[in-house]
Amino acid sequence: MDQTMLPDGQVEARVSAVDRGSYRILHNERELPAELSGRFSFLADSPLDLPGVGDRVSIQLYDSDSAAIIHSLQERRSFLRRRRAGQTVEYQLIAANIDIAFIVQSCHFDFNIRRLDRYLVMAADGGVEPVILLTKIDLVPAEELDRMIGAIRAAGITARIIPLSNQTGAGVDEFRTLLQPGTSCCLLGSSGVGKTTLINRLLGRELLETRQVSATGEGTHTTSRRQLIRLENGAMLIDTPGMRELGLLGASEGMEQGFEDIFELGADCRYSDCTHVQEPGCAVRQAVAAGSLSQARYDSYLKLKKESEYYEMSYAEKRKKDKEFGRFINNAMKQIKKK
Ligand SMILES: Nc1nc2c(ncn2[C@@H]2O[C@H](COP(=O)(O)OP(=O)(O)OP(=O)(O)O)[C@@H](O)[C@H]2O)c(=O)[nH]1
Ligand SMILES: [Mg+2]
Ligand SMILES: [Zn+2]
Repeated sequence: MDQTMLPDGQVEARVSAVDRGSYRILHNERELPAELSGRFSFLADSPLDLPGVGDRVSIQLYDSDSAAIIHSLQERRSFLRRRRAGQTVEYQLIAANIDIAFIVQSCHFDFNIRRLDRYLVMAADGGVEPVILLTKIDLVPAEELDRMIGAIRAAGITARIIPLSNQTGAGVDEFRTLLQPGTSCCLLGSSGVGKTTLINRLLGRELLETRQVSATGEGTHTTSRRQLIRLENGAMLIDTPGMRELGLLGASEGMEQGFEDIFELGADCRYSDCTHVQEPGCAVRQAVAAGSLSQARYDSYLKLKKESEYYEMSYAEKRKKDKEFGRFINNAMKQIKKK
């Protein structure tokens, strides 16, 4: 939304933190508390309608500009979202209007290609460019790091990889070059991989809390909420708590972008609805046989597809159940009304 198009008395701001219905926003480089207008809360009917960290909102200042009311949410340019754990299928917004998602994995006890794939799908789903950060390289021999990078490439993942150490500072400058003024970035990854440590390093001070992890590399969660931090040059960084369980996105669009190569190959399959598993004339399996598509890449595609179908299915089943239940209630109500 153009600033000039905002209703009288309203200005633009950016949400920097959300905590159970109360918000913090950045306006003119100042952070202040804000809450939703009554009309806004009333009209929102899904969690994704509510502002999340990184969202641009129009606000009205009050109390000598020390607090604000949020009147409306501007359209999201991009987003990172995940399925909420639990019975119902709901999406949770992780961050909005993000240019780069830094997918952080530690070389020490955390490295996992499958998980990496999921984060890549999540980024593709929301239209965010992914960059992989491999942290704690000071804790593994160089060959070990090479092996991991090799494994990532062998899985067909082409995203940029930055190996770094918060301990020695290696790779930090390369990371920093991506934080141009005006860009918004988000750090994603398991607990204890060093997301907050990296941000503190950039800030040159301990703004945010970090914690020692156990010898196995497993940490308890230290960062407990998402928070947008403004760097001196104007770049924005969002720290997130480590994700224990990365709910799958169920987003076929995300699958499509995360596996563009396979979707492109699939255009040449004999059947337009080819599942690339057993159909004759499958261009994808032909590519695997010919070696132009790696077996590992193909396997992770199938694995992820299976999972997303499972989620999709349970979603459909749930809908069906809800409908049946609704019908049952309706009929019961009719019976009662007849009497
Ligand atoms: N050796 C080594 N230790 C690191 C590195 N980066 C972070 N650490 C340590 O790892 C521990 C966890 O770091 P955090 O920054 O709190 O991890 P986090 O990803 O923010 O974790 P959550 O907030 O729980 O999601 C801390 O003790 C850091 O000092 C690194 O590159 N090398
Ligand atoms: Mg943290
Ligand atoms: Zn096929």
